[in-house]
Amino acid sequence: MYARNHLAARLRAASLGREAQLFLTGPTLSYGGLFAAAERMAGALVSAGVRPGDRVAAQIEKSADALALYLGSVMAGAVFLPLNTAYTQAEVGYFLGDAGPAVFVCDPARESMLAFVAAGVPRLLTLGRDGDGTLADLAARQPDGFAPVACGADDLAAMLYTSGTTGRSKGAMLTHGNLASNAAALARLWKFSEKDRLIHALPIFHTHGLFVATNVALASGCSLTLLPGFDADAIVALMPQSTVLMGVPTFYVRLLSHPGLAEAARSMRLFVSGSAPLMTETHDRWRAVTGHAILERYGMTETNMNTSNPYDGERRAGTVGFPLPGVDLRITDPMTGAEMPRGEIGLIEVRGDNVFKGYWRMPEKTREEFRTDGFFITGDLGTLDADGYVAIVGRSKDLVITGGYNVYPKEVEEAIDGLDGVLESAVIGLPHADFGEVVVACVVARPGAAVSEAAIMAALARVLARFKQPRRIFLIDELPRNTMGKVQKALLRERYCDSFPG
Ligand code: MLC
Ligand code: AMP
Repeated sequence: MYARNHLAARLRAASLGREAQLFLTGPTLSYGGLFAAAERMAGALVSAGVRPGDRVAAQIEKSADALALYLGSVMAGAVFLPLNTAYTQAEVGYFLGDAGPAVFVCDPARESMLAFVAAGVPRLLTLGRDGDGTLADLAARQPDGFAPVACGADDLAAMLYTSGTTGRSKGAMLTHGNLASNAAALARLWKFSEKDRLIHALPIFHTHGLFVATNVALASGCSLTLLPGFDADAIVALMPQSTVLMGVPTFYVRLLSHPGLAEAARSMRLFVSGSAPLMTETHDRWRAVTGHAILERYGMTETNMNTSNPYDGERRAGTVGFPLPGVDLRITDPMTGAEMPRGEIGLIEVRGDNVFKGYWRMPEKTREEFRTDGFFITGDLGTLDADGYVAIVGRSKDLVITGGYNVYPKEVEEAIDGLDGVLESAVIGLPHADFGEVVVACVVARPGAAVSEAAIMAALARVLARFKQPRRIFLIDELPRNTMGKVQKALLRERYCDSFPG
């Protein structure tokens, strides 16, 4: 029955007949139990009106039920659309309006607040962390044995929004084949087996936590310990009975301050980092304290994972390793598109089964970001060294990555520029020991207007998720511009670079 559904079949096969388990802060669940719950979720979605190809949007807390909803949506032939739990009502409203889901699932505690922006969605259901909510009730009434809807490798399985330089978020359409092939490639490369136990402390609404961590665990049949979020004490306590941790660089920076790390990490097999640059200093300190070299890999919402440092062989700090099997990668001249000689900096372009199908209802934007020979232009700048290691050296896109979350300055600038008394603004990222980078804004007030940092912050809190809100606002007389009138953000970054010491 499962064979008809490309992704579900591949995720379920490895865990069948194995001891794999999902360890939760509460009860333990076998993978058999997880898939039975997913079958009931699929039945509930279908009974709520979901048809193949429909979007199922969800802004819910991390739990086994949330994973069952993801798998159930895949089994129902729907397109799963997870949303960051930090998104405000206004942000959720945009995604629902753009994606037009058949069902929106939210936390019971947020139902009354979100009902207004979900008014255009045919069905609003709720799912709480403790197995409560209207979707949980509907699922409990479904029989086991839902027959997964037939889906091929090219059918959509998920859609994840990623913001853009224009300030407008785009839905990246990911197929069953994209997700299944990437999970299989990573599980093989990183030598995952049913003997592994992965510590899962990442959120499950982005590529890293949902597809890299969860899909790799399912595709290899390993056990998974699901933590609600990052918690250094809990992670260190779990290490002696675990084998692998996946995290963003902030995880590793924070864990290095934990007195129990060295002892606890000894029996671990693998530490994986990604989503943001891992500083060489963090890599070196981690190796000195734990004896393990962190394995850094590179990916994107649109492409899943592109490259990885080797499992066996040198894990080179400051690089993201080699292209994954099945991924073509080249470095091109940003002006001409011609391939660059080895060692020179250019745009990173990728092609392979991992690369998404395009942006939802944005054919123009999709065409712009693909070459005619199928390569996707990532917007990251990098080099390929003589040994074939890829290093990311910058970005051609104006983007801040804070604690592994992407913030496009344009979106924040538009929110600030719309406030009373503001003439213009420039949003930049500044170095920060914990988050890698943090968002700050330089704001110019209209002549005579009384604008304060506190008033701007209060206004932004109503429309932007907390991680997008500037940590500081610098009120300045004018923005530095070049002769073409373009704001010189590099000068602003230089001026304020020491704002967050140590
Ligand atoms: C939380 N805050 C952040 C933040 N996370 N601010 C900026 N950047 C972030 N990433 C806010 C909180 O709301 C809080 O605000 C304050 O900062 C301090 O919170 P905290 O308790 O220190 O944060 P914490 O809950 O511990 O979260 C930090 C974190 C988390 C790093 C653990 O952000 C996280 O899990 N990040 C992972 C993101 C991720 O999964 N990215 C993958 C994208 S996929 P206040 O006001 O209360 O002080 C991708 C592709 C790929 O990129 O290659 O993987
Ligand atoms: P997202 O849009 O959230 O999927 O973020 C993808 C972006 O994160 C990439 O385009 C890179 O800029 C960045 N990224 C992911 N992994 C790494 C890494 N290991 N090192 C540096 N940047 C990374």
